[in-house]
Amino acid sequence: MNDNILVAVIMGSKSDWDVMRYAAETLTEFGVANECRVLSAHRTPDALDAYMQDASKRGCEVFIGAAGGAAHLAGVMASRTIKPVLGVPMASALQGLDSLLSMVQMPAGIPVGTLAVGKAGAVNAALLAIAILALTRPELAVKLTAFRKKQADKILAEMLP
Ligand code: RP5
Repeated sequence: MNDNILVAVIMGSKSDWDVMRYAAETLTEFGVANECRVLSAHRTPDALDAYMQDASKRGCEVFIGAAGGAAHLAGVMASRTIKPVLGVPMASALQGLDSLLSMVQMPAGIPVGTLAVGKAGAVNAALLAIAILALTRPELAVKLTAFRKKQADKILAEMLP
């Protein structure tokens, strides 16, 4: 376990890792200290609670929660911290629609910033976490600006057959 992290990526099952690795990879590409854990709102509630407290003590500033189906993980995480919690709905037996609705329909008072279902959501959760961190870290703002320019240049260079 790392002493200091800025972003924690929690997923409800190891089966979510194939998608959530894109969040971890994006954070690492930007040099943002992160750690990934499998913890479940339903199956390991006490361990999740303990992790939320421990990660905050180790400096975690943004939490990402990914789950599928009855996807309560990010909401429960948000209930345990006042730090920003971003949610990534995983594809499911119902194509992720159940995950999305479970995650996005939070009661007023406990927000979860919910991203897209699947890989796009995983990447964007990381980029949004970086944007939040960049508010007080100019070096990350520079990296984000360079990322956007590179992305735009790639699109503008596209050639059709
Ligand atoms: C959720 O149930 C997990 O986040 C995962 O997306 C889904 C299925 O979990 P497994 O049955 O693969 O462990 O809690």
